[in-house]
Amino acid sequence: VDNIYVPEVFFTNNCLTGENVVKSTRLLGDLDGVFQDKDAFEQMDRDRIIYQVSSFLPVVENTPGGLFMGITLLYPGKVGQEFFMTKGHFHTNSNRAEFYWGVEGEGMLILMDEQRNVWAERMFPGSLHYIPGKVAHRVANIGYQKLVFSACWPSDAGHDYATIAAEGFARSLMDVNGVPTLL
Ligand code: M6P
Ligand code: ZN
Repeated sequence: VDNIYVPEVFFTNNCLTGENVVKSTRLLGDLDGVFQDKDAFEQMDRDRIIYQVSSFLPVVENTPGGLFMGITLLYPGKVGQEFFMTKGHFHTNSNRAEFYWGVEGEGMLILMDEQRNVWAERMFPGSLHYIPGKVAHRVANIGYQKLVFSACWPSDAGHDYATIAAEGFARSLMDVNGVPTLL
């Protein structure tokens, strides 16, 4: 996939080489089990691109004290009434925190603590979000245009997808008569 969004800022510093920028693409098929409406999911093209991430990894994964930075492009759309969203994760090193910030478009950052309390924060260009440790995080695009957000997290945080794959988030962000609503 060549059309991945990589902002100019990634290439303005001469410490960046092509090798420490890692690009990944998530297709709808990679999000099997994530959305509530299974019938709607089955009727859609599993090869549709839902989001793409460019990550700048200046140190080796798990290095204590380092930082990673990523930029995610999340396309607009819904599965049934549920907005396209990222997989979401806790951190493997569970107390590690993260910053997210909105760059372009309209989104919702959906957060869930270990007691499965769920809440959300609106994302927009310039919005800044501190995600404490032990809080799972996922982003939904609630607009009609692409959503771009950036992130900065510790290089020894790690991604724990298994907990979300097994238990999901306790609430889903649905379009209820045009209003994004956590149900
Ligand atoms: C942000 C960061 C990345 C993450 C990406 C996509 O850029 O949190 O670490 O990989 O969002 O989110 P997910 O991994 O949950 O699909
Ligand atoms: Zn994270």
